[in-house]
Amino acid sequence: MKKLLLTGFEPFLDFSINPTQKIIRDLDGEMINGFRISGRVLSVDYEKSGDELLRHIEEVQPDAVLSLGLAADRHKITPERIAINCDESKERDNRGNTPSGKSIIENGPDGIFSTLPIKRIVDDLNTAGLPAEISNTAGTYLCNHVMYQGLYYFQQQETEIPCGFIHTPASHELAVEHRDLPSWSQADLTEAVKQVIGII
Ligand code: PCA
Repeated sequence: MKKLLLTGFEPFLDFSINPTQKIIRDLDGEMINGFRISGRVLSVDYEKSGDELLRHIEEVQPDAVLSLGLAADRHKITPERIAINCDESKERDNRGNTPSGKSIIENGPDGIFSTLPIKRIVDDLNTAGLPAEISNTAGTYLCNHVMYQGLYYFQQQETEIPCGFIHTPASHELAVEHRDLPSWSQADLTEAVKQVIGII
């Protein structure tokens, strides 16, 4: 039986919930497309999240890794094309860190491409009526940080395990709390992730 490590994030900044955490809760333990899903929630913390991800990879020994994060200003499901070797944000992580241009891995490659089939993911989601588009930047906050660490790990291991990151829009629950947030139903967010797993 194949295994898929699915990660999401805890709440951060002024978002009282993180819809990716709810997706993890919905899908943990499910069988989708021949994968047993192991769902894990990562800390929004530059010092901890990378180690957490690597620990989960070593524990689960997955055949694929899909990480999820909230991009609250986006309207669509956005598979990320590339992670870059840079931590920078004016916004604090949950520990209060605000790095400015720090390398994630000293002397690591500048960028590492997702090894998920991002073009097919976008095409198939759109065909299923779930709006999706490739994103060319995962930013320089925690999502990029975790995406880079996962891809770097598999690059070092020289294993061809599909690994990558998808940003989701906010859920309606968050849109009720915030002004001007595009949002999806939590059920549609979970459905989109299920469809993605069906493609990997
Ligand atoms: N989104 C943030 C970090 C945690 C999350 O869910 C990001 O896009 O970096």
